[in-house]
Amino acid sequence: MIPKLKKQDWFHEDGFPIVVERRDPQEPFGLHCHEFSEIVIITGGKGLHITGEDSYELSVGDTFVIGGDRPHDYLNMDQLSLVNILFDPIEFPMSMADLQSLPGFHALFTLEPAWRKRHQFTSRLQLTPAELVESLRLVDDLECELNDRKPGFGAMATAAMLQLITFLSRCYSLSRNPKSKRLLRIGDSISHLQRNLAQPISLDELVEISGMSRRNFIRTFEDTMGTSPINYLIELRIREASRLLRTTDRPITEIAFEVGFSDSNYFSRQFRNAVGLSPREYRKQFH
Ligand code: RM4
Ligand code: NI
Repeated sequence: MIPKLKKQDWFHEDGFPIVVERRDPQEPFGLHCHEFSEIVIITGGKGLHITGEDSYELSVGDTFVIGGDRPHDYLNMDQLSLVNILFDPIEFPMSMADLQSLPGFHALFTLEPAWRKRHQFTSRLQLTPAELVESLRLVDDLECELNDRKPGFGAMATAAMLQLITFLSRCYSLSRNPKSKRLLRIGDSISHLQRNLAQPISLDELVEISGMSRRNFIRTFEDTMGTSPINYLIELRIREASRLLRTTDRPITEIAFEVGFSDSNYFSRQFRNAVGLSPREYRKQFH
């Protein structure tokens, strides 16, 4: 059994879902997985990253995300130093603001991890020295807020985390290697979905943005996102609808239209399928 690091052992007892852990150097640790996710920024030295299915050489500036279930470890360390940012993807509002409209965000958090093995880690984010300096400054800000824990630290730390994530995602968007660019194109099609939720979106549009053949796009999308582009769009629409149901008093039909459904009965059916409750029942729970 691979040990699983527990939230209760690594997060503050107040439950705030972000932690910064510096490793300088990274000591031998052993293969493990987490109840949380990790952003890893390599700050110095060399080493081998073991992911349970493969192993990859690490060097300064390499930045990647480890989802909770993915076992990993470091071997052959030669002065390897790194920063871990532990976060709970369920509690952290990753959908905040317009992050989702940044192709690099999807590439960094979803696509690269899913393609790591096939791309042999070649589509990882590699920060330039200047980008590394800026990232570490943002990590410092985040860590200060977390250490001081003054009233309002939650808002400040969340803001710092968003800055860091946005900065890293933008860096990813600048990647020039062909494999990363492929991921960015898929990221672009996902962002297009996010930004145009309410409009009728055709598969052809998405195929065009992705720069792939239709067949290849659909296969690639399903492989990575675990669902077809159309079902993904429905999921997004339902997610946005639930937000509107929770936070506004607008009539259900209006919400259905607002998130891109042209028929409110169809909306209610899809909603019940996904959420297990009718829109009305769902709203009641929050009022
Ligand atoms: C370890 C190692 C692990 C990380 C924990 C928090 O030293 O870096 O990957 O999950 O710290
Ligand atoms: Ni770890």
